[in-house]
Amino acid sequence: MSFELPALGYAFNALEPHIDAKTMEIHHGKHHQAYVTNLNNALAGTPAENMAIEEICKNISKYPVAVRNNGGGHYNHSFFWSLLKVDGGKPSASLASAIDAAFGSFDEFKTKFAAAGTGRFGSGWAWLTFTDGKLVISSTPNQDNPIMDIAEVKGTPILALDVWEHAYYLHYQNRRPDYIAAFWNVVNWDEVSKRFAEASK
Ligand code: MN3
Repeated sequence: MSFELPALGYAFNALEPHIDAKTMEIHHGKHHQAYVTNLNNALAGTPAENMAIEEICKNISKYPVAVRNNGGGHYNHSFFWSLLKVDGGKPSASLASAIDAAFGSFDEFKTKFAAAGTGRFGSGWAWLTFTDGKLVISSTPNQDNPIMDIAEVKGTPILALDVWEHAYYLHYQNRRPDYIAAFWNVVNWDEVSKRFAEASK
C-alpha cells in the first residue's frame, strides 16, 4: 500500500476568479503529486508505509526530514483542498462564538489570521487550531503543521491557508495579501464548522 493523491472533489476552475484554474491544476497535479511520490519513496520498505499520515505526522521527530517535508505536504494539501468552496456557507453558531471568544470578533479573527499568513517569511502555512479548549492562530514554516510533535503550537487544525508562492504566484505574483483577501471568498465554512464540532466535542 502507498499514499495516493486524493481527488480534488471539484473542477480546477471551481474557485475562480479567486483562485485560478491553472494554479489549482499545477498545485494539485504537480506539487501535491510530488509530495505523495516523494513520501512513498522515502517510506518504501519501512513499517510506516502502511500507517495513516496523521500517525506519521504526530511522531514526525522520529522520521527523516524527507518524511517531514513530503508527509507534511501530503497531509496539509489534502486538508487544504477540503476547505475550499465557493459559497461555502458561514461559521456554525458554536464556531462563531468560539471565534468571538478567542479573537474579539470575526473581523479581528480575519485580520489576525491574515497577519499570520503575510507574516510568515518564505514558505509556509497559516492555521486556525483547536487546542486546550480554545481556538488559536499560528503559522508554520515549510510543510510543518500543528499535529506534528515538533510544532510550536500543537492541536487539531480546523482551517489552513497555504502561503507558498506556488499557491498564488501565477495570478497574484508578489501580492500575497491580495491572495489572502481572496481566500475569504472560498472558505468552506460548512467543512470548517464540521471539523470544529469534531475537535471540540
Ligand atoms: Mn502548496
